[in-house]
Amino acid sequence: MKCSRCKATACVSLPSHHSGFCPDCFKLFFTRQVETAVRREKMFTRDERILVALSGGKDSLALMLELSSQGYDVTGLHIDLGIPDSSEKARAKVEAFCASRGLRLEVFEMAKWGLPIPDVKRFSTRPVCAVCGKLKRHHFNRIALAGGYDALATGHNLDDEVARLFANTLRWDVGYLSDQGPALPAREGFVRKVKPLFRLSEFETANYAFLQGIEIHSDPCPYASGASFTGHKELWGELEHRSPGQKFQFYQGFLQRGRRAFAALDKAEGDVLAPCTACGSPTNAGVCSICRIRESIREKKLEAGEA
Ligand code: Q46
Ligand code: ZN
Repeated sequence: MKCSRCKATACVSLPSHHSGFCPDCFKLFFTRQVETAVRREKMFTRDERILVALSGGKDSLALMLELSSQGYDVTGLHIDLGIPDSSEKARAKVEAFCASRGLRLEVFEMAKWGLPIPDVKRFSTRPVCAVCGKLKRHHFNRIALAGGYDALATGHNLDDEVARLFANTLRWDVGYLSDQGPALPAREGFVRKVKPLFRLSEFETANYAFLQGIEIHSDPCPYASGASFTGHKELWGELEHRSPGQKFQFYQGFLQRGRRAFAALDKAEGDVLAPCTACGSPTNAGVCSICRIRESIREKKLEAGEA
């Protein structure tokens, strides 16, 4: 196969774009997709400071590299979850990546904050991933606001977004459906959140990371449960195989036609938020769920004689 742009030998075939690219032209394709995402969704400008959530996986590191190479003012943020054998490796990959490319990095340690994820797994009655995800989102938002960043960028790709949209649709979850999208504006207590890779598939970000020589952390988290998202991704892989471009059409159609309808519905049911009386994060419950989780695990640890 020949590169659709320069006619050299192609190394990546992209049926959904009816194209194939050589390494240089693939990089250009990737850059253009990110530029289009940032411009059309008005994600941020070159004068703004962007905090990039870095897990150590291919998507977040690809995002960081691409935004910095486009001249954006980026700082990485890694949350060390404190999971034995796993978190050290992820953190080492992120630190080596940022150090080798001269990129700024902040690291936040869940253990120092008093709640490493293994404690959540042992003492919480809720599924560990639900709590872990909530804690990560809380700290990303809190640290971005405290640091005066204009936006928080995450490495969600098209497959992530489609799997999430599909799951929310299966449940007709109005709250999530009204809130899902590649750019959520800032509002009281919440930083602007953006997903500049939303036009690119997982296959494309993996290729980018590989061709750019990024060393990624690819071991699965030992607590991952093979959640429903994985099954949804497989289903969508099948649909995309039969009809290339389906994923993007589904997501784009939702953004153009579906989201507004759900936002109108959600407004009617919407909650009034006020700062948490303990930590100041926005909540509709006096003390926020993060503070309640932290307190209940602290009590359970005390009962077990471990604190
Ligand atoms: S949520 Fe669950 Fe992840 Fe947290 S406990 Fe591991 S798998 S890291 S994306
Ligand atoms: Zn709180």
